Amino acid sequence: MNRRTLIQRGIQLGLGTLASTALPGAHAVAASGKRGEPVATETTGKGALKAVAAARGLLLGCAVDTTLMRQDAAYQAALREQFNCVVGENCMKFGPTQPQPGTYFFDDADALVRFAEENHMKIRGHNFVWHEAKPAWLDATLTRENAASILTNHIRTVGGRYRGKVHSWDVVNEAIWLEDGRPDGLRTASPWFQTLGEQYLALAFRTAHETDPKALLTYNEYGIESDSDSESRKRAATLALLKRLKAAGVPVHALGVQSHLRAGSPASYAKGAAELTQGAQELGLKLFVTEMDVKDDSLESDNIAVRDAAVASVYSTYLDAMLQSKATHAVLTWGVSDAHTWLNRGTRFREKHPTRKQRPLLLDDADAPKPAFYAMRQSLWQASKR
Ligand code: 9MR
Repeated sequence: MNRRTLIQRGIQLGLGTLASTALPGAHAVAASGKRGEPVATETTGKGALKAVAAARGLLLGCAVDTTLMRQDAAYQAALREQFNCVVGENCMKFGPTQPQPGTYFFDDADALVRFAEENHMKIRGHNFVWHEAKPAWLDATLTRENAASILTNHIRTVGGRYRGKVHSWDVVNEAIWLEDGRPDGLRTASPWFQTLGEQYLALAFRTAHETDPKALLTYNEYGIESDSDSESRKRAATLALLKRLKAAGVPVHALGVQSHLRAGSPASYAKGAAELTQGAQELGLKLFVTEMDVKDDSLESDNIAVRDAAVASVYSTYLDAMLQSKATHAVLTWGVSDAHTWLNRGTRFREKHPTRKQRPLLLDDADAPKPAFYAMRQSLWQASKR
């Protein structure tokens, strides 16, 4: 019997603590509450993340690998148990949905939407416009003349297919890149910027709104939440962009902050998170934590308990800061368990320890809750009491 089955059996038998003792160190965090009273001994049912989040009116979600979702019952069970919101890790992006000009592929995205509907989960759409995840034909085909119609046709086709079913769409992803040197901070190495200029953003949001008027339209960005100088500058450029869009009457409803964080030399979020959430609120925007995970590659220790504690502490610090604000409405992690994180694909994100598997998420390889799980749950629970 694997650990996951063991945990489920424990719950069924009413052996609540079996779930939280399944992982060394986990029980101590859960039962003592670490930063307060205990939340719950069990990790499913009323102790599931989604239950604790819902008490504060928060959505709790994760990115889904649709190939796994279609094959793996344990993966599906973890999704159902812990989350009330899903986003496709890749299946709704431009490349996967329009692999050839005018030819669309929806099998994976349809499967995700069906799964979410069957399980009463909200769906985040990710994303219409990005300088990555493009089909091979796009760069070779785009011109100043055809770019607007390619953009709007894509949004109308993909957004239209799921009209009324999507809680929120990441309409534009990562449009700011200060290194390109423009005063407004816009990324120039994007085919959309190169063909349409700054107006591609307004065009995308307006088209998305016409296509699916009920979806909350989100601008999604990373590296804008810490107190560091570079993130402070990127945050200012992002908020200024959103202010310009709002002033021009462009339908933008939310700011997504990806939240790919790191343990080891953790950043501080005291000022940054407050500025970001307040900035969003002043513009009338909701804030979503859209892609949270915590890299642990730079930690020297190979000891798993030490690494997991460092990762968990980043979850606590960060979520406590972001959840101070009523503007924050959703928290999503970028994946479910460490077994399938994008950070272990290849060695690109394992510069220091190329052969070591990172442990950035809430569940371990066997889908058992890690200290990060309890840290997140505690932060959600504390937020629900404010
Ligand atoms: O995790 C995603 C990975 O599987 C893809 O290869 C990659 C390119 O499409 O995108 C990754 O997800 C990214 C997300 O879409 C946007 N923010 C950064 C995420 C991690 O790179």
